[in-house]
Amino acid sequence: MALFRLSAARCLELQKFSAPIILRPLSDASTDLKKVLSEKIPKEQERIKAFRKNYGGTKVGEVTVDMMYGGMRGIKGLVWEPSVLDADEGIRFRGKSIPECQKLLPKAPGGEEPLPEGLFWLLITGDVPTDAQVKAISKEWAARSSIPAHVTKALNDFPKTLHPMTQFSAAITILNSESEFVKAYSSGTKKALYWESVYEDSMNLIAKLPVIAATIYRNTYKNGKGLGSVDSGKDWSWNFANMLGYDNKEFIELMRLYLTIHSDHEGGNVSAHTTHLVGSALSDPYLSFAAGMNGLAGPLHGLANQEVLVWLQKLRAQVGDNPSDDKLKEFIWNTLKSGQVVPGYGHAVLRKTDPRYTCQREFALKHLPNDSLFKLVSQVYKIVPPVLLETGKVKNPWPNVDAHSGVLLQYYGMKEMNYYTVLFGVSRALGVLSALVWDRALGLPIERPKSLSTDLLMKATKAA
Ligand code: CMX
Repeated sequence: MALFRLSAARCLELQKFSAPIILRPLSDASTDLKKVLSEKIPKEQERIKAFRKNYGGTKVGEVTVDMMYGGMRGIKGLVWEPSVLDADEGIRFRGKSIPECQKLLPKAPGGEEPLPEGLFWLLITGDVPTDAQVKAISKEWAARSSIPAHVTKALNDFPKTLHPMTQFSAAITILNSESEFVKAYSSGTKKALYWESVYEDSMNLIAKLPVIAATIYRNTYKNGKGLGSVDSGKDWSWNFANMLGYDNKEFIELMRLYLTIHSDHEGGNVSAHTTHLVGSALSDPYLSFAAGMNGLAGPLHGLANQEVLVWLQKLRAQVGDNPSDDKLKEFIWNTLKSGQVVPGYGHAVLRKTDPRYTCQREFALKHLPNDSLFKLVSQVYKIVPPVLLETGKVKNPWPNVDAHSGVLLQYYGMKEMNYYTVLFGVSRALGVLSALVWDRALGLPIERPKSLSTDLLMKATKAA
């Protein structure tokens, strides 16, 4: 059934509500992100108000019984501004593909990969930022980066055996002692102004995440020693890499790419949807994002980047570095027969190779073409898809983002695979917190979809 069947006149009318991006001459663009947003938000509120007035009753989809039992796949039930995912083409950040972002977004001096600060500006405003705007964000995040003593103490007290994602989520949760939104809410701030303190919390949280994440890394794997400090003249990724203890220029470039591409994947994935859902109860950004991180820590979502390396190590141990295609195929079938998934492959929405995989592969081809693990990952890319197709049930046999990130990190010496999901989490903040600011700017209500029991659903289908 065609959705949105509209007359030509209605289409023309609808055009009034599109084209939100206003191109300004680059020279007079403000470097004050909050000011830029405070100009955009009222216009966007008006545009959406008018759109809802005219089209509020228009149907955009159907819900089937299978969708309800099947993880709500394909149900259009959320508005998410920063990015949209196409099943074949992959992610577009505010309409821009990953290669377009790599081309258009500002780079560090001498660098080739986009700075995540620029991607954040794009995600939250819809505009490609200037160099000056990106520099202003780097400076602002450096200035907001210090973490309170109780968070440092908690991190230092955690047992080293506690999974890094658990440490990460717990530290973010207790960082809510600093929430500006909590203060604003309890002092009776008007709903229309909630976005301002959510913005402050989001900027503070993003700024502090590298310090938290690097502290976890140094504590868990390096005896708590050697945590570098933030340099206000450097970018977010440089500072993060430096605090982790990596000064290799290529690794810093990898971090810039990594933190850019893991940021957002529209609104329905577990970490994004959870952050949005918890935020809808007006839980502050720290609590909302920590909830999202608990979802990212699941093996079917972000933890898959750790699982891929665990799986590759098992594979190497069993079949060596240069297995024949047949040996590799046998190993993959054994994984499947033992009831496990092949980590890093498949996706709930994508139906082609994830462009986030492709750009990491291109990075590897440029910087580490002869690495033995990269060669193995490339061979796996050739063998896994036909095997998964042969099962007859996997809807997408192609690799996702997690199939390639670990090999790059290993190459530069970051071998602690249990840590990898934390890197994903630091990046994910950029997308989900951009969306959270807009959730409050648009005054979205508490989320509360309707559920039915099986008995009621059976009755409803008989009546239909
Ligand atoms: N290996 C083995 N089986 C797989 C598979 C894989 N990589 N991908 C899907 N399947 C199976 C499913 O488990 C399901 O089996 P059952 O019917 O027996 O339950 C069947 O194929 C159909 O699943 P699907 O519709 O193709 O996939 P879903 O939308 O249900 O799940 C995902 C998507 C990502 C959870 C799944 O592909 C998977 O488990 N992949 C491996 C884990 C992974 O890489 N996750 C990371 C995703 C990206 C991210 O969020 O970071």
